[in-house]
Amino acid sequence: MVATMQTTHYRSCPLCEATCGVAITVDGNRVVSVRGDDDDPFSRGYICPKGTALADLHADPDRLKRPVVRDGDGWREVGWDEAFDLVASKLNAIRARHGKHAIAVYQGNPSAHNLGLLTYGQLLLRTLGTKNSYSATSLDQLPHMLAALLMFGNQLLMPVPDIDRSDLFICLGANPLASNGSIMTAPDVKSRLKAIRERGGRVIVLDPRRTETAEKADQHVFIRPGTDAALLLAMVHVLFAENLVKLGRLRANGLDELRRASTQWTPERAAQITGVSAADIRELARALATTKRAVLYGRIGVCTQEFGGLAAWLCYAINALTGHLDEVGGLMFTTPAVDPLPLAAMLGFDGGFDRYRSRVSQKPEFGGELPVTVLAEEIETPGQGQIRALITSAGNPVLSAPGGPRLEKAFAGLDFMVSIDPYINETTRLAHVILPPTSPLERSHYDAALNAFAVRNVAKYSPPLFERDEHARHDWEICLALWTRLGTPRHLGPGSWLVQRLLGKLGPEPIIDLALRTGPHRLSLAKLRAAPHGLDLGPLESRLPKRLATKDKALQLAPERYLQDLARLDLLGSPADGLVLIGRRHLRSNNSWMHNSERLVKGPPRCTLMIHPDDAASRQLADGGRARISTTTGAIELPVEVTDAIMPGVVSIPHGWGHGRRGVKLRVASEHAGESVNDILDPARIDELSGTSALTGQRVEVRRA
Ligand SMILES: Nc1nc2c(c(=O)[nH]1)N[C@H]1C(S)=C(S)[C@@H](COP(=O)(O)OP(=O)(O)OC[C@H]3O[C@@H](n4cnc5c(=O)[nH]c(N)nc54)[C@H](O)[C@@H]3O)O[C@H]1N2
Ligand SMILES: Nc1nc2c(c(=O)[nH]1)N[C@H]1C(S)=C(S)[C@@H](COP(=O)(O)OP(=O)(O)OC[C@H]3O[C@@H](n4cnc5c(=O)[nH]c(N)nc54)[C@H](O)[C@@H]3O)O[C@H]1N2
Ligand code: SF4
Ligand SMILES: [Mo]
Repeated sequence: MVATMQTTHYRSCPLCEATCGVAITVDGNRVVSVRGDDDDPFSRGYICPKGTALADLHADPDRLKRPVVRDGDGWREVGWDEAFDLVASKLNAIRARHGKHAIAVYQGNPSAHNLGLLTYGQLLLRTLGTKNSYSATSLDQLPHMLAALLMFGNQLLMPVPDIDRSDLFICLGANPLASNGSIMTAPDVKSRLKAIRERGGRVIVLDPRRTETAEKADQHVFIRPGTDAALLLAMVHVLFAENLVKLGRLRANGLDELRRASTQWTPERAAQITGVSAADIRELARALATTKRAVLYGRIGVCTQEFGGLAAWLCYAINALTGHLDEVGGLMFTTPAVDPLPLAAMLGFDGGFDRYRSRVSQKPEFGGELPVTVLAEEIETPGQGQIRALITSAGNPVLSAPGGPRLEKAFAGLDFMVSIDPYINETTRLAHVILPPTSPLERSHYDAALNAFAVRNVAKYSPPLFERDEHARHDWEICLALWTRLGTPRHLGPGSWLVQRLLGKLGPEPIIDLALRTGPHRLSLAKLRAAPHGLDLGPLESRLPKRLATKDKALQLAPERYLQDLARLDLLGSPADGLVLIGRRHLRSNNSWMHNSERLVKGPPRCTLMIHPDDAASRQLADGGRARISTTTGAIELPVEVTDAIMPGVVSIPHGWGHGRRGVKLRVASEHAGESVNDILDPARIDELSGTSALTGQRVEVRRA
């Protein structure tokens, strides 16, 4: 046997919101194994298969190590300074000629899992002064953020379920057993849900599919996609009609308005629309109101639909009406070691809604961003303010945003495009320059964003595991290099060049150290370094009214925006014949980007069409056969999976596939290419209130291929 020098190191997994502790055993520069860290007080040894694949990401031969510049049909490696200078000269020239709004930015999901992008990335990308700022937010949690802003006064004040102390967990439009939880950082949700049942509590799932989470619940109820707002309004109706409203100690405005808004929404009316029986609707409202520690948790299924704004608002409002907002076992606000509110303000992430609108189709701004639904038209439409250049950072909008083919065509026509990304994928292959950052194992990490949504207050610092190669650059270094070449942000004032020089020497650690020291737990990086498994800072605590950022320190139960939007809901009737489409997530996947790990993609194809046996039979579709799925936007063909786990009238396709596009340099992913559901989703279908894309509930035609 060969003698080896193996050592084990403790870190956080940065791949999803669960923030599991991992124990990584290495031999020199090689990862020997990645296991769950039994001594992490929060994740207690749990990890999912993606955590293990951290090793694959690090060793992936397709991961870029140096900047590349497009050269005809191929790519040419260049030095960092050459790449930075090239990007800056192109962007500066475009800005000088066409103005600052001609440069667009798209920030993707891993931005929230990357300390460098959370700090320096925001400094660069939020201070360019462009109205054309985009992110995955409008494909995701925008309705929750809007509700937080309008009801609690700050877009980051999104409350989380106190799952460990709840005795009734109603789960609407979320599948945490596949997603590992979202706006609910809770490693090993499966055990946490099991614990609810073991202490005599109940778990109820409302979902158009009997999901992995539903399989482990006490009760699963099918709900028609896109109808949650009707269900929730009928629950509000029942609460008022049966005298079950109890706000407790919270001072709130809008109670009467909310009552009036719900008068016409009887459970019988909502039953016609939602497919949930009137008896079940009453039962849900009563159970929530009469269980001392209970919570209604709604996530992406309620956000990314045509009534996402209303549904997200009503989820929060119902928790408040039943006395579960800011109470133990209910929906609570966290006390993270790094308070994200001052940090976000410092980095230029100000709240605000509809302060301006998009140039072409007048869609509302949120937090300084426009919804992705308008990105293609803002590139295509000539005139003052037309987008000429694009910076993408940690995002893959060609696969993740509806209307992918239109977006890729638009990107290909840009004067200049640069991507900060480790891979040549469906989006970045269209860039002129790609700037690849270090791997997660080569950089330090602190979950400044996700800890703010954790079901316990926790803190953990991960130093870099491997020293970075001298030719590699961290995301923060890339952002800083561009920032210094693209000019200084105005909001930091006249001394901002000094700030830049100073920041250049620092890196993200001192920023986090300062935030920890001034945070509510008075921690420091030194204290966290001394606790490699992480610190448990205790259960969530009631934080209202102090934490409210509303002007009068009262809860806003019925903001005017929502009351106006209810007119749209009034038009919703019984469903038409035909099929509507929903998505789904799989434990061994991560949006569009971890399909280059063999261990994650092996096995039967996962990019399939799920369809109910009755709907399959009426279309002569057999399990394992092929179906053609089409909309007015496009058509794709997929293998068929016939299952009664899906509601009749509903079909399901996962997102993030479609790696067969020309020029993609992902060897493993291309062999498991699948098709992109966003090739057929219509980008024009949105939640009119918030601008969020409707990723669920769109009508599709299905026939035998
Ligand atoms: N139909 C449909 N579409 C959806 C969804 C859905 O449910 N259905 N879900 C939506 C949701 S919730 C989201 S969040 C979006 C996600 O959409 P996006 O954020 O646009 O895309 P991701 O698939 O997360 O791609 C992440 C990109 O970041 C790169 N990357 C990974 N790590 C790093 C890093 O550390 N630094 C840098 N610079 N780059 C990195 C990867 O190579 C990849 O290119 O998709 C949305 N799209
Ligand atoms: N394994 C894995 N984990 C992930 C990701 C991933 O791609 N793969 N992505 C990460 C990201 S970016 C996010 S945002 C989170 C999302 O985390 P979750 O919100 O838990 O996302 P999903 O697993 O897609 O669950 C959404 C559920 O909503 C249901 N649904 C669809 N339409 C409707 C509807 O109209 N009404 C109701 N009530 N339900 C509906 C779907 O059937 C699905 O079961 O997951 C994160 N974690
Ligand atoms: S659940 Fe999320 S954080 Fe935990 S190991 Fe898996 S990907 Fe990493
Ligand atoms: Mo997301």
